Amino acid sequence: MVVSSTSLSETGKSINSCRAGIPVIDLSRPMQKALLIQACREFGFFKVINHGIPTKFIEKLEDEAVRFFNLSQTEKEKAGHPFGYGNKRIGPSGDVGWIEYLLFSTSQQNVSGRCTTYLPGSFKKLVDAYLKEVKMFACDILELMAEGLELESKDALSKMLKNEKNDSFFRINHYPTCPNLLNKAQCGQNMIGFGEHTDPQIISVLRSNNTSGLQISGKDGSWISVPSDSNSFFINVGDTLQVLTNGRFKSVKHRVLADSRDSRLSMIYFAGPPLSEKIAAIGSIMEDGEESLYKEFTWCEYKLSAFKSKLADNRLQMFERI
Ligand code: GA4
Repeated sequence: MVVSSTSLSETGKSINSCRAGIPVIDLSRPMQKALLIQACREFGFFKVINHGIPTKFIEKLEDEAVRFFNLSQTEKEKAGHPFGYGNKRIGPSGDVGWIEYLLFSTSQQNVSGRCTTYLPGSFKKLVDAYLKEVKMFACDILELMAEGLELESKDALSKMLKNEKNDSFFRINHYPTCPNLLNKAQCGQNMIGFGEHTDPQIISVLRSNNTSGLQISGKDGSWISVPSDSNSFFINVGDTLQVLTNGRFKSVKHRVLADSRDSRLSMIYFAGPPLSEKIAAIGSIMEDGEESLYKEFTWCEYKLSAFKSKLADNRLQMFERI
């Protein structure tokens, strides 16, 4: 099912569930808080337009990334593994996809995960500049969320990211064209670029070129294709935000399908809290008598178990209160 991008109604009160597309938040317009909250509750996913980060600048980074992925295999592998360059293998538990990628920790502390040392200077500079912009943008989105949820302070969520010990990741994914796919498509099969999963962090900020492939899981479990739009950002609610909102916001299951004709390039910033942060439902949003759905844990505990899991696992299940 292909769903086109359409805005929700300005009041945010009614989504026509049959005709509704991906929720769109327009940062140049007022009154977007209610739409954003509704999108997080119903989809765990939305698109942001008029975000203010110049497209030209993002395209420069994209060009550097394309240049990197065009290098020989030997050259690319100099960027290291498991952080740095990866090809087909995703995570530590045997998951594979039709993909190659660069994966970095954005934190200064995590030297082993940073691994940008093998990248050309111009590429490194653009990555750093992009991370600065995208982090500020993620903070703005988290502040809109906090206002929409009427939390006690605007920075109740963004302060985790503003903390210099925030444990965030950056990933550049390249999904090469998949020539085999023509035969598979004839048999009605999909080729998986990145298998279905939820993101462990607070939110993820995704930007891609104009090749589609991303799908999110709808309420009824069907896959909804997200039309690509290189001028916009897409935001995923992650597992951590689902816990912080005691299940009000949904950590969205998503996957990426490979394409037989066009390659896809996406860049994702995974906004994570500091390792020592206690993750539990925020007190001020709880209604009288409302019980917490999850046992309290630190981001470090969650991350350790998440990074041992299989991609498609429900990572929050083991933290649910029975
Ligand atoms: C999914 C979201 C991010 O891409 C990521 C992924 C990580 C990895 O690629 O190493 C994980 C995956 C992601 C969740 C479960 C574990 C860890 C692969 C995997 C099988 C960087 C992240 O933070 O979690």
